[in-house]
Amino acid sequence: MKQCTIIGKTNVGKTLFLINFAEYLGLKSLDINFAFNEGSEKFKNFSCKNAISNLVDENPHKTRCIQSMTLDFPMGKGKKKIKLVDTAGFIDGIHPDLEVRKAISQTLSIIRDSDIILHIIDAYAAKKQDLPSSMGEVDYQIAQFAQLKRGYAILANKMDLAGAEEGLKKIKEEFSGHVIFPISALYKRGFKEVKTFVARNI
Ligand SMILES: Nc1nc2c(ncn2[C@@H]2O[C@H](COP(=O)(O)OP(=O)(O)O)[C@@H](O)[C@H]2O)c(=O)[nH]1
Ligand SMILES: [Mg+2]
Repeated sequence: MKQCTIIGKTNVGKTLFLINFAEYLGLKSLDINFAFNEGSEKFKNFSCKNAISNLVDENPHKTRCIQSMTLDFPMGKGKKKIKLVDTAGFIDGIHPDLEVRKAISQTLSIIRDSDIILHIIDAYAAKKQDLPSSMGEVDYQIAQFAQLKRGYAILANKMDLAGAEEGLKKIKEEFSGHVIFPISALYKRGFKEVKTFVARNI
């Protein structure tokens, strides 16, 4: 089964994108697999609405995060099973030295194991430096590691917010040569383009 991974800094909108994208693809409810630190895992079923109220948070580092779910991706008249993975906890909140090295190796292995990488950057925060979701070192690392993948795209999120256009310009400058889709995870904008991109790469 092909794996599509949502990657990016904390609070950029990974979880909201995952849930709303699944709903956009026609899912009524989500079977979400939570993997815990001690190695156990649990499946829980949510309606899309409940998933948002339970799993999306304005506070960074929400502890109970989506890990993965499988879904039937609509492909023309048929469909194909794919696994969507949220990387919460992998690269959110990077701290110096050992933590950075750990994060780099985790980033590398997740990229290696994925067929598609959707790298979310907060366009609203891209020109700001002080927000947890501001563009940072980890974004350059991801782009560097992931650019060899055919299925690598940057999603410039929160385009519904004032100032996001400026941020999008900066993202395009910094990551020129990459596929970039402006989106709003909140209002499901730009999803058609993302769907076409994913379909082309699975
Ligand atoms: N205005 C706006 N807010 C968003 C958008 N996407 C996410 N958010 C908000 O950003 C915060 C973090 O979202 P979340 O999905 O939990 O981020 P994650 O840490 O990357 O998983 C929440 O308060 C969301 O409601 C968007 O497209 N537009
Ligand atoms: Mg999250």
